[in-house]
Amino acid sequence: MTVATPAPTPADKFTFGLWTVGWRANDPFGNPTRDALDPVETVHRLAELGAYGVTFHDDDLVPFGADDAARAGHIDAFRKALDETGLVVPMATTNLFTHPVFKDGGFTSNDRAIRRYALRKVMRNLDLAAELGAHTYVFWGGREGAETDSAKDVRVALDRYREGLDLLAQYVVDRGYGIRFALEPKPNEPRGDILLPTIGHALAFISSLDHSEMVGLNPEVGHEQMAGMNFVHGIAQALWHGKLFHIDLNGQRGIKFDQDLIFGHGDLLNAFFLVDLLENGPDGAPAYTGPRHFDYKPLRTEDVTGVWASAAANMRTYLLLKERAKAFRADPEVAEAMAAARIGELAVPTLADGESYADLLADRSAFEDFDADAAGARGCGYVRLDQLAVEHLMGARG
Ligand code: GLT
Ligand code: MN
Ligand code: MN
Repeated sequence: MTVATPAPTPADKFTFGLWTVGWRANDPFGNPTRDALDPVETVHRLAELGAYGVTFHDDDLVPFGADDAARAGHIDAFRKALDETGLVVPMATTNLFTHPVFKDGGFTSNDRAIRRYALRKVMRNLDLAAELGAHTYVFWGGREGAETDSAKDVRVALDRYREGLDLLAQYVVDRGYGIRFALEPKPNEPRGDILLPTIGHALAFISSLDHSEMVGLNPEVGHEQMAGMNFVHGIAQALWHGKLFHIDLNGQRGIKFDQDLIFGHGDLLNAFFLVDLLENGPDGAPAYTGPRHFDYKPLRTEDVTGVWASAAANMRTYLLLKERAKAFRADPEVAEAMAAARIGELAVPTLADGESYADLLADRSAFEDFDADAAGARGCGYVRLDQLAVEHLMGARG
């Protein structure tokens, strides 16, 4: 029996990169198994499936090296498809990784001329992103890194990374584009080690930027999980810092190469709590209101029918998890288990209003008379709560 879940609509804010469904499934060991997709067809198919928007790298839309006339033709056709379907472009980004010129990085290449070229390539696509109405510009520095520790002075590489982002932020401010930047961490692949490998590294780096207020994150599920990180914790901290500007949803099964599986087709329980975190903020409203962007790769084994089935699967999985998370929150037994586990108590400040450390020192019940052994012996009740979550996820509870 199939559970009836509302079909995706633009209100759900599901978006896809042109490079996701358009991936031709070439990998380091094998040739492409599928033909290229025309971006115009992609826009129409995504709209039919209920998506809200589409995102792109400069080179996804206009092949690298195309002349001005060809470039204009590609952009016009894309824009027409957007107009016909109502799909929006909330985000765009730059390909600073495919061409051999970027083999040692874009902003952090040891070769200064290449760094200057990279900046120009970004500025050119920022103009297009603004023209198409994007509000977010992603920076995934897949080639910003090294395989050997002797190749790169990481401290000066970070200087150059910062210099590049400061310059580009100033450009956006001066042009009045209203675009914010979102840095996408990844620990490795394609470089042996990539700069800004995790959410935490990127957050610390952002605080050093000239326009740090307009720079946030675009974390990807699989990238954090490749580093053994808990994605839900990472996203919660990004939200806490006000830095969750965008998100890349997909699936990953453990610490290995970047799998870019369909959302939920990896650590499903973590995906459940991720959707719960995004959709059910402290006041009941969503904690994140931006696009739900799928950055996945349809399996190499699939033909084009499988490509569109996988696009639909991402959205359906998200909506099912959203429904399951709502049911979890609405279940009185869950509320009771949460109360027993003192979930709400963590929101109570540790010191009372106006209480000082002197008051704390004077409070014998806090220390001298506190029964640490009894408190230490008390169970937390988290197993019961988590099992309720698993049962909701499995559809075993209504
Ligand atoms: C690339 C990478 C993704 C990034 C994209 C943005 S491109 O496919 O694997 O994680 O989000 O540049
Ligand atoms: Mn990835
Ligand atoms: Mn990504």
